[in-house]
Formats: sequence, C-alpha cells, structure tokens
Amino acid sequence: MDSVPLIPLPHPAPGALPSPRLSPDGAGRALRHGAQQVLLGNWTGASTVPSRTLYPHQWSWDSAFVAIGLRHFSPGRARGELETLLAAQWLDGRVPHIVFNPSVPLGSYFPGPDFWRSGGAATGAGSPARTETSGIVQPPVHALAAWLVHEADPAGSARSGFLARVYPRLAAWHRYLTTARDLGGAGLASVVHPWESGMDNSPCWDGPLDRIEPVDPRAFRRADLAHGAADHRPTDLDYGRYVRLAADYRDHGYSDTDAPHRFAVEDPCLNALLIVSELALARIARETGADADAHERHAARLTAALVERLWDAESGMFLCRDVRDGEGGTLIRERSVAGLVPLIVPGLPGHVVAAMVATAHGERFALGRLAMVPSYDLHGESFHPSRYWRGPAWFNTNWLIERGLRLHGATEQADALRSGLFAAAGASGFAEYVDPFTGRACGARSFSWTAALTVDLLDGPDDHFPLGTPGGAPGLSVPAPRTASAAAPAVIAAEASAARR
Ligand code: 9WN
Repeated sequence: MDSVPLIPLPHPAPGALPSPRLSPDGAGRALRHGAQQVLLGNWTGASTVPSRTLYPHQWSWDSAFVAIGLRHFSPGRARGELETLLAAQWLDGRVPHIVFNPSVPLGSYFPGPDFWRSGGAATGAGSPARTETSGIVQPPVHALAAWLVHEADPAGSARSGFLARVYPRLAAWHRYLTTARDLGGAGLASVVHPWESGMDNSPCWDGPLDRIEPVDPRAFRRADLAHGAADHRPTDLDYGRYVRLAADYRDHGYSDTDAPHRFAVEDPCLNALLIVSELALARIARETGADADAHERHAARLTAALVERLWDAESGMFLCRDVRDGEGGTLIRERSVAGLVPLIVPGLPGHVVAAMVATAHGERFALGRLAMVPSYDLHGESFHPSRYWRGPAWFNTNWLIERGLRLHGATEQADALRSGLFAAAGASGFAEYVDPFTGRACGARSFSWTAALTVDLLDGPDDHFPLGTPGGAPGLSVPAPRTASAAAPAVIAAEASAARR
C-alpha cells in the first residue's frame, strides 16, 4: 500500500475553490500542475495506466476518462490513448476491458493474459492476433471521449483523420453491446460480469452473485492485495465468484450465444453512458458523412427503454435489473450511484430528472452536505465507507453527476460539487477513491482518471458537454447548496449509522 498521510477533507463552501478558468488563482494552477504530473507519470508511451502499482495495463473506461483530461494539454496524446485501445478491438465489435502490456511481468495483475488466453480461447469472437486482452468489456465512454477530444482540437483531429478512423470502430462497439449483449430483449445492454460495470464490488451484485459457485481461493493468486488494503478490496469469496464467471465465459470461447451467462444485469450507468455515447456518435457521424439520424433515433429508443426497464419511482432513481431472475427479470433493490449517473442523459422526462436530483440531495446520498456523492446508499445495510464500490466516493461518478447537474441547469449545485471534487482530489493525492465522510484517501494514489477529470473540470468549457438539449425538466426544483459546516460529515455519518442499525 502506498503510504499517504490521513488528510481530513475540508468540506468546501460552494465556490470556495473557484475554477481558474473563471478566475486564475494559485490553488487552481497547483492542482492542474499536480494532475498533469500524474498523467505524465502514468503514460507508457502509447497509453496511460490507471495506476503504476495496482493497475499496470491499459483499462477501457479509464482510458476514455483519461483522454477527456489529456485533450486539454495534449490532444494528440488523447487521440492516441483512444486509438491504442480501439486497436485491440475484437472483430465482433467488443472493446476489451484490459489491453495487456507485454513488458509487464506476468503475475503483476490478476487475472493476467495467461488467465484470459484471448489469443487461443477467443478466435471465434475475433480477438486480435498480436495483442493480449481480457475478454469482457467496460462501460462505453469512448464515443463521448472521442467527440470531446475532437472538439478540443478540431484542426489537429481533421489533419490526422481521427474521426474517420474511429467512427466505424465505435459504431461496431455500440452494435456489439446492443445486439450480442441485449440479453433482456428490450434493447439495453447487459453486463455479464461485475467487472464489466466498472463498479466491481457494488452491493447490487450480491444477489445475482449468490447463485454463482465460487472457485476455491487456493486456485488463484490475487495481486491486488500486494498494493491495496485487504479491508478496502473485494473479499476472497467475491474473487472466487469473479473467477468462476470469467472462466466460464472463456471456456465457451467468449461466445455470447454459447456462454451460459448466469450473471446478466442491465446496469443504468453503463446504459446511460451508451446513450450519451450514441449521441456523440451522431455528432461524429455528421462530421464524417455517415448517418447521424440513425444514431439519434437509437439514442431515443435506448432512453425510452432505460426509463421503461430501470426507473423506480419509489426509490426516485434508476435500479439495476437482474435479467436472470424470473420472466422479464427483476429490479435489484439496492441503491447505488449507478442509478444517479443517468442524470447525464439529456432526453429524460422532467419528473425523472427532478426526482433524481432530489434523491441525490436526500439523506441517502447527501449531495450538498458531503464534498462528494458516495458510491452507495449511506443508509444501505451493505454500506462501508472504504470498501470498494460499497460506499466510498469515486471521482468518475462524481464528474458524471457534476456534468448531469450542469446539463439540467442546476448550476450552483454543480459548482459546489466541482469544488468538493477539487478539494478531495488535491487533499488525497489524486486517490482512486475517498471515504465520503473524512476524505481519507483509499486505493491507489496518483490515479489517472482522478487527475484527468480534475483537469477537465478545471479547464473544460462547460458547453462542450452535454450533447443535447435537456428534454425539459419542468418542476425541477433543486435544493440550494447549503452553507458548508465542518460538522456536517460527522453528523451525516452518525445519522447514517443509526439508520443502518
Ligand atoms: C477490474 C482500473 C479498474 C477500473 C474499475 C475498478 C477496478 C479492476 C480491479 O480498476 O477494477 O477491472 O482489479 O478491481 O473497479 O472501475 O476500471 O482502474
């Protein structure tokens, strides 16, 4: 574990750390410099590792977030980041969640290339011949990233033919998700492994994972525990189930028709990102002379399916659907931040947006009272402030919520969240995630997407995102950001712990 001192997180008053693009100041400059140093330090020559210690290869959605940050000071490298990843795309359209770096010793990360065996096991699905990859996927942030990268430097992008090269790959990627992975039959993509959601250990997976017989932990050697605290990481029992699911998929040649897919879940975060990326693909199609309207229509269909299948009015947020539980599947009654990420979708009905904004500001997620939104319901039985995706606050999900609030006109709330994110990123040494009450750094330090998304919020013009006009949110009443109080996080922690008892 890297040793980083415990730094109490000052809850920032709204506007306490103004964006330097609005008023250049020393704090903003230092933060930007620190973030850029992290990204430069994690660059391998062709792409960026999430962390030099815990994650020494290229990860799929990490690279998309990284490109969104890199575009502000190195647009060429941002384009390269995405193209390196897309070069490892399989012929069936899937973009693998890990692209392995052959110069990193086997055993530095588990499961490594010797487990996934993409070259041998997956020839039917069209795995690349010369690159070792995993066989599962992660949320599709890539078309969104490609569009944002293009917009940051349209001339350089045009000169290098960037959009024309990435468009067919991105279109094939979305096609894979909405055909081979439409396991629920309603148009949405399903994840077939918790790692595919990017939120590996979320309590949302506990129910569906119960059905999976774990592999004996003596049969594999975890590398993550050499770098991460065991009580912050998933348990051996979780890993036993992750390994079983991945091995089953591999042993069926990664074929979505042959594999049993005993774990199949429609996740609102992945599908919301798919919708926004489909809108980005429409922009890219328009630039490259392809059929933009088809992508817009597809985004509209996906948005309707998202609401139809995953909206839960009683919770005031989106839930995951376990496609393997009964006819038509069953909503999983766990509230995770994945259910608030659809705030980034422009075409949602106004009452849905208003309810989500209220839920985010309510007692379970405490937006406006905590510096950042936790990954899981503060009142949920499985809440834990530092265990992987079971409560800590993550920077990518908070960036997405910040973007969503701004999209829907909740500007002051977005400003307050942005200030919270800046404070937490700086104080934690750009940690992978933080305890939502104390801001204590958890997981890896000098984590790439934390740095990249900090740069994006420091430098990104707000009007580069969203990709559409909000469907209109009449009745959107947004709670005013509260005046910061140092006592607030401790009070919220006590209330939440009382509610869980
Ligand atoms: C498994 C790299 C990845 C992120 C995921 C995060 C974590 C891997 C792990 O790290 O997952 O893919 O070993 O835990 O959950 O979101 O992409 O940063």
